[in-house]
Amino acid sequence: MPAEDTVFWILYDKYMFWSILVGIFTFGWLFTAILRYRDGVEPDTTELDHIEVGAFPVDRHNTALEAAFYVLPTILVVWLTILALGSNTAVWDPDTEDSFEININAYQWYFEFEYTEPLTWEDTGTGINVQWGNGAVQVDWEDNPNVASFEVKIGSDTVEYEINENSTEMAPIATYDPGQYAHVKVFDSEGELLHTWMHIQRGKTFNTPSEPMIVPCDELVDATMKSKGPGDDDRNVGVQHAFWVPEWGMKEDFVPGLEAGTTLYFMPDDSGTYPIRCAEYCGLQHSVMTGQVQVVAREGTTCDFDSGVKKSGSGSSNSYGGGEM
Ligand SMILES: [Cu+2]
Repeated sequence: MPAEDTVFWILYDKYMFWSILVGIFTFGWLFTAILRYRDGVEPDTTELDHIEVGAFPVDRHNTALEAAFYVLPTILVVWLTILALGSNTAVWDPDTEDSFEININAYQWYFEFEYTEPLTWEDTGTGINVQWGNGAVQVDWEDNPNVASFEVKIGSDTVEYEINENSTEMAPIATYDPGQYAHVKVFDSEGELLHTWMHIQRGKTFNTPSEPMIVPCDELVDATMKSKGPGDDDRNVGVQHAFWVPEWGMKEDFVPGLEAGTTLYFMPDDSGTYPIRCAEYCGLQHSVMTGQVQVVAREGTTCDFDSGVKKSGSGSSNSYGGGEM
């Protein structure tokens, strides 16, 4: 069954609609004929005097009707073929003008996500807001009483702040540099992650299984996929792997030796965290080659999602609801 909302899902619906229509017509006609011309029942021959039970009506027939039996199904099949090819175009040749580009590299036995363009994102719907300004980061949490501490990371420096009763807290720390990785993570008293603000700089890499692939929602993701070997140069001479997100019905191979790599396009439209699997046997530890893709909202935006419940969370969360692509 294809994942909801994909071009294949829509195609499945269209094929199903026409199959049912043709099925009703065909079987309706079949059963009408079975009942009407069954043994022992003389058909009403006043209008069908040429019908002889068990014999093909060769003497008198309706040429236009017989031609229609061929022409109409042919038109239907040609049209369904064009629909199917259109879905291929949507998957393999989309308009990539405003796409989010990322590299996915496969090693034995993990995936590496390499950011070729920066991404700044923040959780929404948590009642917490992170703002940067004038050499300080400010965390507002008026709508969330559970906030107990937050952690600010810029580059390789991490600072932690305990929070008392104030509803806002200024952390006197230099404004983040867009060329460096930065995050602000807000926790409750149990150490549970409540809210994340993150800036991923160009050139940053995340590796599975401990780090997820983070992509923005409602944007076409244009992923270039290469198979890497140990101490790899540009020849991409790893082994075969396949990047698979089962809930999205999405899979693409890594092909060793293919210098330009392979390409995968997808547009996530719901926030959340979804499992990744390697779907091509790639050696002894193939079974542990897993990961997660996390769909987030760019800072200052929200994802279009139906339930109203934001599901993005820490990399270890298992909120796999509404797996749509
Ligand atoms: Cu693999």
